[in-house]
This record gives sequence, C-alpha cells and structure tokens, in this order.
Amino acid sequence: MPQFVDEARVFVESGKGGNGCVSFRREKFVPRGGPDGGDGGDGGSVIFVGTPRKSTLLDFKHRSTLKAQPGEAGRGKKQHGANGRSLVLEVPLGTQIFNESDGVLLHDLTVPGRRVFVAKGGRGGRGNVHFATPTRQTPDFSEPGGPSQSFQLRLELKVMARVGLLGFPNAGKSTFLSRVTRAHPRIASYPFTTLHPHLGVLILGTPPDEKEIVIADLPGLIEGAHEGKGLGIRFLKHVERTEVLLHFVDLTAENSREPEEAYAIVRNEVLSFNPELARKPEFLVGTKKDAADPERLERFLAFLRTQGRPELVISSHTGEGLGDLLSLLGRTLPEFPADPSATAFAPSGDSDGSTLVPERMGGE
Ligand SMILES: Nc1nc2c(ncn2[C@@H]2O[C@H](COP(=O)(O)OP(=O)(O)OP(=O)(O)O)[C@@H](O)[C@H]2O)c(=O)[nH]1
Ligand SMILES: [Mg+2]
Repeated sequence: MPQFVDEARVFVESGKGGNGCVSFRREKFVPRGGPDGGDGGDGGSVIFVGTPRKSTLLDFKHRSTLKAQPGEAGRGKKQHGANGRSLVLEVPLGTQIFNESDGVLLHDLTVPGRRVFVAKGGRGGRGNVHFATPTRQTPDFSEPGGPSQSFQLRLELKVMARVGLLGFPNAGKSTFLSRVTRAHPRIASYPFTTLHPHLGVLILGTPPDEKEIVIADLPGLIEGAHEGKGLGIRFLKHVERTEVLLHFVDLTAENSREPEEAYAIVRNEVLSFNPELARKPEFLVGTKKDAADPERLERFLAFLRTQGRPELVISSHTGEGLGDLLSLLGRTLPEFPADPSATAFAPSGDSDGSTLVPERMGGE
C-alpha cells in the first residue's frame, strides 16, 4: 500500500521571461538595416490541479523543489524565443495550499480539474523591433524578460468526505465502511488496524434519485490521543470538512469500557483537537449487536434515550440496523452539500493504488 502523506512543504519557482533581442537586419546592399530583434518567450508557471486520481501528497515527499522553465531570449530576424514549459502538478482533491511564511491559505483545491497558478511565469520582453519610431530608427535596446516568482508553500490534504467515522480502535468502523461501500479497508480484531484515513462511496436511493456520499474511516482514538498516544489526533483534520460524524461504540463484553465512557473519552479527544467539531451533527451508534452483551446494550439504549438521541444499534456482520442508520444519514444530508468544499467527488479513474480514492459502490 502506498504511504499516506497528508502534508508537504515545497519551494515553487516560475520561469523568468526571456529577454527581448537587440538586432539589426543585415542584407546585401543595405548598409544599415532596421531593427529585427524578436521577443523573448514567456516563462513557465507552476500550476496545481486537484484530481480524484490522487489520494496522497506522497509525490512531494522527495520532490520539494518545483521549478518551471524560463522563456528563451528573442533572436534576430524577429524570431520569438520559445515559451518556457509550465509545471502542472496533480494533487488530491481537498489539498489546501498555504504560504509558509505567513500561514495564509492561498488555495483550496476542492473542484476536480480546476487549476491554480501558484507562481506565474515572467512575461517575455519585447525585442527592439518594437521600439523603432520615425525619429529613432535604430533602437539599441530591448525589454528585459519579466521576473520569476518564488514561494515556499505548505500543502495540507483534508479529505473530501461528507461523513466521518469516529470511535475507539476496534469499534467496527472499517467493517461498517466495507459493508456499506466498495472500499476494502483492513479489518482485524486488534487495535489500530487502520493507520490512515480511507474513503468509501455510499450510494443512497435508486436512480435517478441516487445520492453519492463519501465516508471517511479514520484510525481509532484512545485516551490521551491529543498528547500523541496511539496514533494521536493528527488525522482528525480529515473530518473537518464532513457534515455528519458517526461515533461508534462497541457493545460486546470484550470492550473493557462502558459505551458511555468510551464515547466521552473519544469525544473529549475530538474536541481538544478542534472545538468547532462539536457543532457538527453527530450520531452515536452502538456496534456489533449480534455479539453485544445484553445488559450493556440495555444500558446503552437507556443512555441514548436520556440524551434524546435516536436509538442506533447496528451489526455490520448481520446487517441489522444498517438500513435505519443509512436512511437517517440520507435524511440528514441534503441532496447537495451545503458547503462546496465538502462536495463529494467523481468516481475514481486510474487510482494511484491507495484506498483513499473512493470506489463507487455497484448495484448491490
Ligand atoms: N461480531 C461482530 N464483530 C464485528 C462487527 N463489526 C466489526 N466486528 C469485528 O470487530 C473487530 C474490529 O473491527 P474493525 O472494523 O477493524 O474496527 P475499527 O474500528 O476499524 O478498528 P481500528 O481500525 O483499529 O480503529 C474485527 O475483528 C471485526 O470483525 C459486528 O457487527 N459484529
Ligand atoms: Mg479500522
């Protein structure tokens, strides 16, 4: 599996414009030909484009200097210098581009195919052919090429999902994702099976009223995650764009904690990462109903009732409760995302191998 990289630092530099040329025609029998210095070519730009085919910023881990070509100088006989080639870099959808020096967000690449110029190439300078006037027939100067631009940038990927899965390790998050989408995250009975976010596409409804909803499965959180315990909380940035959180708690006797306690711990870690996440609608969901401890299940349902929450208990093994949960999700999420930066994206084409690229679920 390719490495998951969601942060990168890059130095970008556009190409300088080529200088205009100073040259004079030389022809037989014409002692003093007029000016014929051509224009310099434009310098290439550095351009980023968001694509659903990429799922990590891995490309930039070992390639941190990104330079476009300069324009060529103009030549005699009015020849135009060649334009420098631009550098077009594909990044995953959801990549944010910050200016490293002041931390300002410059671009947020949430729309497939939209290009942003992060360093513009310099314009080619005009050759002396442009500067002849009736009183100045032999201009011995031309325009220099425009300067290049360079910036130190920080790239940060925040995945584009409308639903985020939270919970302790082993709560059954990845099993749920694999059940309701075509994603194949690793599933195992030990904690921290999931090491980085995975996306899957949930299809709700039937054509033509289908809704595609991208779900992000995150690594589990434990007490002290905000201090770096377990895998820490750095992946929580990937739920910042979501519209709904599904918080899973394991109802089996194997879980050493009561569901309410597990919920409170994880919730606390989430809010210590970003208190704004408290404002997102959140559903608390009991998992593994088929193997649940009956008393624990009862206590959990009572807890949900006292909090006025919907009674959501699922089994990803038997499918019980999944229909209710998915229809609740369908009712909660408007047809089109309210926030354009949370738009679910197109089905993946050629993927770069990671499961972060969501796969569209077939007609199951
Ligand atoms: N009996 C039963 N077991 C389940 C169910 N859902 C998940 N499990 C099991 O619980 C264990 C953990 O499941 P995962 O889906 O890997 O849990 P996770 O929340 O993704 O865990 P991390 O990736 O470590 O955070 C696996 O052994 C699953 O087979 C269920 O509905 N019923
Ligand atoms: Mg998992």
